[in-house]
Amino acid sequence: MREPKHPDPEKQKIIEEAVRSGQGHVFRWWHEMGEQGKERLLKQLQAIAFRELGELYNQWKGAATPVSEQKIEPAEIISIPKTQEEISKAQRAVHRGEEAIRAGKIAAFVVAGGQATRLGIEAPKGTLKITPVREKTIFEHHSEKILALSARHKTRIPLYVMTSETNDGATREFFELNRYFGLDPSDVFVFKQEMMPALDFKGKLVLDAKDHIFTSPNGHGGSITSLKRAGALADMQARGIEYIFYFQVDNVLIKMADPLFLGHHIERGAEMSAKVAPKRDPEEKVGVVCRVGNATTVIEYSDLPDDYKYARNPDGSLTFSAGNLAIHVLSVDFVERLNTEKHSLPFHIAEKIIPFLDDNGSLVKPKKKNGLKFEKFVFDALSRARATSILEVDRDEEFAPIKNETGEDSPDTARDLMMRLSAKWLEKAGARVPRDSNGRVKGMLEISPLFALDAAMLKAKLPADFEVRFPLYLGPE
Ligand code: UD2
Repeated sequence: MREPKHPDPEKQKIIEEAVRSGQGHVFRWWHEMGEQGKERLLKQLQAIAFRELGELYNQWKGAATPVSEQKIEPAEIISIPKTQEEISKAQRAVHRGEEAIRAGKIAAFVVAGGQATRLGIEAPKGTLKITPVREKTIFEHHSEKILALSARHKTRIPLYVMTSETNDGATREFFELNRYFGLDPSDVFVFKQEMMPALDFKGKLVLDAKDHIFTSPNGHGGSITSLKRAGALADMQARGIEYIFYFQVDNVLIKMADPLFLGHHIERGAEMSAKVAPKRDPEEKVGVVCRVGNATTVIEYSDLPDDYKYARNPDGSLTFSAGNLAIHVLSVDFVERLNTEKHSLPFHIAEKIIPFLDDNGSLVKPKKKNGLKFEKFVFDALSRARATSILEVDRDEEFAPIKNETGEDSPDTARDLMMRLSAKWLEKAGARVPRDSNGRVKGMLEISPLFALDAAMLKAKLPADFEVRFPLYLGPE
């Protein structure tokens, strides 16, 4: 293949660097491309860090993930309060957290740049209809929580939404079309994360069009640099925001800007915090929060050696059981510091199915894994924090992730968990909820966050003789 020539010396340099890096095959269709196509390809190539990509490939070829020589220990965890002393401590933390919310120091930050591949939908995950009765979307449900919390504390809680090239336009459109679900548009900041090219098993970039290299979002850990690059961090600083409440779009049980969590973070002087829940069993596919050397860190389930995975305490519980729920608080100053320090978060390498062009230039989606994707994980920032706070919570009250179309962690299981929680609140408020012999609620049930954000708020609103009739919807209207 003839090496392309470009009249613009700067662009010629880009071409030469790609060729020098062993990626000259991306120009395979150069001679039949129009000017626009050539520009598109060059723009992508210009953004590629070829050296870094080469190093990642070599790391994968070297295979063995470096097993830490350091001792792995369970992390120090703030357990669910049981003793009077613990309960008082928790109350103090709630108070502290609420103070910060009232003072306008909190931002909500949702990572929604993922591709929802497992869910099998084309649209952004946040547009999925999820609530059991009114079928409100995930984005609406989250927004209602922010609205309700802001109203309760007479403050503004801005929402930052991280999207990616694949879903940015659709996400913005969805918010606009739905009038930001009642949020003030100036309090919603949507920004894109960076993309990362994939490699095939031979270390080559993959074309998914004659003038386009296949890329995918660079992982939720990309948020650390994207917050800065997109101006979101500066926007927070201008508003006096000090703490970022980080959550994933697919967790519909999220306790928005949980004051208890924020309060512990602030009281400990933590830079980053994480919520955990005991793993269901040693095999459960969640990362575990641990201490390695002097740092708190998350070890992905696939990287945790068996000796640790199956280790048990004298009472039979798992020694390494602090399952990461992907709910964090990050101090704004910490994110700023990470952006000024040299070492960015590491990339993790995953073997995946990558669509590619065959010799005829037609797009093929292989059945088997054929390449490598590179992603950063936000929890890797934990080990860089000077202080952390790890809070144990009740999983049934805070964690309903939607990953798959059906079965485990699907819209059905999420809806079920939402209804269980609503039923629990209703019962705490003194109502009788009809259930079947397995304890399942016998009909459809939905409590809008605009009606009640928690059990106490529901109890305060509900008449003593309230009767549950299905389908039950409790909302502002
Ligand atoms: C993540 C955790 C897992 C567990 C689980 C809880 C990792 C590697 N694993 O699993 O341990 O805590 O969540 O739900 O994180 N996202 C982006 N940009 C990206 C990639 C993802 O914004 O480039 C968002 C995505 O939109 C979603 C969230 O991050 O909101 C989680 O992504 P995922 O579903 O790929 O993570 P998963 O299921 O591997």
